Amino acid sequence: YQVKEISTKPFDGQKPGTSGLRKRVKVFQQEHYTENFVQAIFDSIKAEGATLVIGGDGRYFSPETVQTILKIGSANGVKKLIIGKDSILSTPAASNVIRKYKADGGILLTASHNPGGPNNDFGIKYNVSNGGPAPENVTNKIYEITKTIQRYKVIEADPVDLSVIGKARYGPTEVQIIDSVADYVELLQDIFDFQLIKDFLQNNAASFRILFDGLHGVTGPYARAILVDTLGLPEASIQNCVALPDFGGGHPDPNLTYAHSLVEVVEAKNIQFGAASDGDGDRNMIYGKGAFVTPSDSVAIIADWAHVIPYFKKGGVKGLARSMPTSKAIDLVAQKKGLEYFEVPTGKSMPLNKGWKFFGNLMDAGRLSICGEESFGTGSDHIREKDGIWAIMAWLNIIAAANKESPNELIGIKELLKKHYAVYGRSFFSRYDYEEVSSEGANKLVALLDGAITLSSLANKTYKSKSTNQDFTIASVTNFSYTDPIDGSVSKNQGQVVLFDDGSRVVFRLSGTGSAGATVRLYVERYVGPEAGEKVLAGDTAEGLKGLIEVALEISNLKEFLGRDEPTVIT
Ligand code: VG1
Ligand code: CO
Repeated sequence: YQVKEISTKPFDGQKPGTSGLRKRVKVFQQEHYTENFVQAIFDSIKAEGATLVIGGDGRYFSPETVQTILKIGSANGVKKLIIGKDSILSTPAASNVIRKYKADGGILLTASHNPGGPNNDFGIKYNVSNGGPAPENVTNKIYEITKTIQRYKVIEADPVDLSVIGKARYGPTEVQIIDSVADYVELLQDIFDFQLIKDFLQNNAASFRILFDGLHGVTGPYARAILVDTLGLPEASIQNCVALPDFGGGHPDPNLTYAHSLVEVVEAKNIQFGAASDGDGDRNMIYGKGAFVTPSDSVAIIADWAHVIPYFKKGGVKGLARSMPTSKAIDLVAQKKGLEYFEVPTGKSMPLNKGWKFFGNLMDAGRLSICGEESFGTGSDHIREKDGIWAIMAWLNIIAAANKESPNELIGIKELLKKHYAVYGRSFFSRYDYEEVSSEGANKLVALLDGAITLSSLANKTYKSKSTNQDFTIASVTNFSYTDPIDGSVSKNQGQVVLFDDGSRVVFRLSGTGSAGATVRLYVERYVGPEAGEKVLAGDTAEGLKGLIEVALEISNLKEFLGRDEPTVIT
């Protein structure tokens, strides 16, 4: 096979975070742009003789990019490419395939929950052999190469038909097209008690109905295989489950704002258990009739009930973890159970883009089993990415087990939350996002808080909420920094944390994923102990946090700095 060298010039800004390189499709479509980045990946890993997994969320421009990878990969000596049929593998499914087939890594074509289609986003992400996102030394190397690249190598062979499962060849490279769903379904069958779930759902078919919304992202075929084909649920229990290259024009992000298609039907049809996932399948939202589960509570409840999940029954729970701004609900579970627990930086933090890697490091070291982020990410050490459908199945497994324990009442999402709060108390939690604000304003806000940290000027100050009359006294203001207990790396400047003497907490962070201007995230958490009683514990989140949010806005002078009265999104 003749290897051709094509000369090229570097493009600016091909800097991948651990969530990969995310840009507009039009940017990737520029001549040589995608080729340069793909060649840079092969230059920064040991491509010669490698086995790599290729897949993604099926978004627009994916099939073309797979052919580009075949051309360049074969020319760089890649031995074998394992490709999801039609270029589809959800992010968690790809993580599993990399681990299961002992591949050297994988290239995922996804921009997660960002909209897709010719005028929206595309992305290329490299994962390493543990199935997790590439660490910073790898992504930095890729970036360095893109800055000086002068040529890329190709082999021109016949394109591979990605729709035919089985073995093929591209020039000297072996190709194996695999079923996108089968390995993942097998994985979940080893983890959860499918029979228990099936029995429960069959016995309560009328009183406990399920609705999964794929938001036209990649999880559609996975949800169908699991919920309809394996658990035998009716067709009506899934919607928007045909994966579309532009996600049907929607914003495939499972939260109360963007997953309104789920929320509306759940409310209108009184559905007890609703759930949604994002474009690439790593996020999840659990939402039943009148019962929204915050991701912070979700991971705490999964941890509390882990003993009913066969995977944890067998292997035990090694430790628990959350990202810093996630509520401390999971800490309380860890304390009660005597488990080790960790607070790690948020996935994408400027300037260090380290992603799910913090969790992955702890998992590889055998110290972490269950973890989550408030941003609708929940996962475990079965793979090295967060996993939307895993979280949904964990909830179904727990609900089925809880109902078996208490056969005389129907336990749904609401009842589980109530039981949890009665034992552990409740962390009222909310996140306010101020998207696309001026970077100048955002920097002023950060500077104000950093100044207060340096001078200790806020400590012991008391603020009164005008609307609720509550007093909040500041105990400390700190800038979160994390020392990885496994590799010793230190991550500084991970967000400003204002702690109050009643244990309430407010966190300010700049987003690392925003595409224009700056995005400021404000996280608020207020803990209420179980002694407060059922009525208070079941209260409305916005109500419960009103006073604290008012005080947070006052302390940070946020409205003035950002020029915004209201946030863009509240979750
Ligand atoms: C956001 C979330 C963070 C998550 C990251 C990647 O980052 O807050 O928790 O890990 O997205 O999610 P930021 O820096 O914008 O706050 V995903 O589904 O794109 O892997
Ligand atoms: Co995602």
